[in-house]
Amino acid sequence: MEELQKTDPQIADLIQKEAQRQASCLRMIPSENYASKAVMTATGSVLTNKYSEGYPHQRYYQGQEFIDQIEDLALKRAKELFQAEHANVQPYSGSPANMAVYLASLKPGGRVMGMDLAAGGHLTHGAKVSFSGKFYEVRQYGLSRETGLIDYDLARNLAKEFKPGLIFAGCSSYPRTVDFAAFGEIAREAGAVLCADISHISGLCLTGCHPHPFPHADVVTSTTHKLLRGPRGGMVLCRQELAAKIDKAVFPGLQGGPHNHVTAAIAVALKEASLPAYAEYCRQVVKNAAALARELMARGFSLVTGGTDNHLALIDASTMKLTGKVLAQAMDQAGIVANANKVPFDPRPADDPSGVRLGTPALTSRGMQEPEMVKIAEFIHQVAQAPQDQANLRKVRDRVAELCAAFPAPGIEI
Ligand code: DSN
Repeated sequence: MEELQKTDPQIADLIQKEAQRQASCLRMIPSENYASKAVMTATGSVLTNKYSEGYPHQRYYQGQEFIDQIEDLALKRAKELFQAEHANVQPYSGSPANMAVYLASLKPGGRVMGMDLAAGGHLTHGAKVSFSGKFYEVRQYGLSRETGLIDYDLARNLAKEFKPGLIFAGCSSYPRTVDFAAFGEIAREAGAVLCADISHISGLCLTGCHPHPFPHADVVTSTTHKLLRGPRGGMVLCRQELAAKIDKAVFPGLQGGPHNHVTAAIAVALKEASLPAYAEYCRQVVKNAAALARELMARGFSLVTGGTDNHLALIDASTMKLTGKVLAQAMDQAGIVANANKVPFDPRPADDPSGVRLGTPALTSRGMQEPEMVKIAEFIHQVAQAPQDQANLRKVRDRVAELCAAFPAPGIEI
């Protein structure tokens, strides 16, 4: 940081403060994590200086002898780890990765089916406010009112009637297992391409903690910075017969030069994810989420679907006469950072919803286990008892600081 201190002390100071924040609070937004120092070193390297439009060994610029080797390594590792016939690691993040799938599978205005954002889907799966809802004809499936689980019958009937060319399966706030095999059948019956967006659960899929989307899905997309603990980026994995279309959609369809520093950091993250310690980490993420859910429910919290199978849980704060925003803001003041989120069939608006979404990926990266989940459930309970009481929040904040000090954040030196 010395050079940065000299050049731009304001930005250096803000980065230091953010590092301090990440080290001293309980980060429970389920899509966030801690990247290793190795990943951050690659991200902050000279590779940012290089333009490389095209793909390895077929570039439009010279000087690619090392960049080609880096991207080849990232592709080889992605294919091996995800058991994919083809990989593309150039998408700038998850949304551009999904955009590439639209471009590769549908004509403009084509038909797509995805999970409703309000039910736990993603913006790019057909939400009206996103490109996907504006440029394509969309039908959305959702959850069963009785169980809070994905309504596969509804999805099947909708697909039969609507005949989409593309179906998205995958969620950003669904605490249960996604049945990719059922979606595979639904897509085949409708004659649609199935894209499994595993951004939230990629690590779980590749370590056997969640069923794998292949061979049911034709295409798989993922971000690289959530459970995978890589840099902010995206990837598309697919069957060989879709490879050329996907590659053309990413470049030149949507993007120019790949971010080589990110490609290298993705390669590093994939190497880390191939180690036995990573499988152990993913298993602990799931055990921690289960323990947290159990402890929260034991203290009177109502959780959507009554628990979790994966890395996240969704509190319905309305049963405690709170809104999600009030609870999430009070938790933040107490050093527990999560996000307010819609619950299924939420009568409240997205910017002031009824739920709070919590996850265990970042806590688990710090080495926290079940005993710490018990403490964290206690902290959240104490916050919910008196969310406006500053003295109460300060008391919890002190206990959070103690816990964080005992479990240093990986990759961060203060
Ligand atoms: N923003 C990501 C999440 O938090 O789930 C999804 O794009």
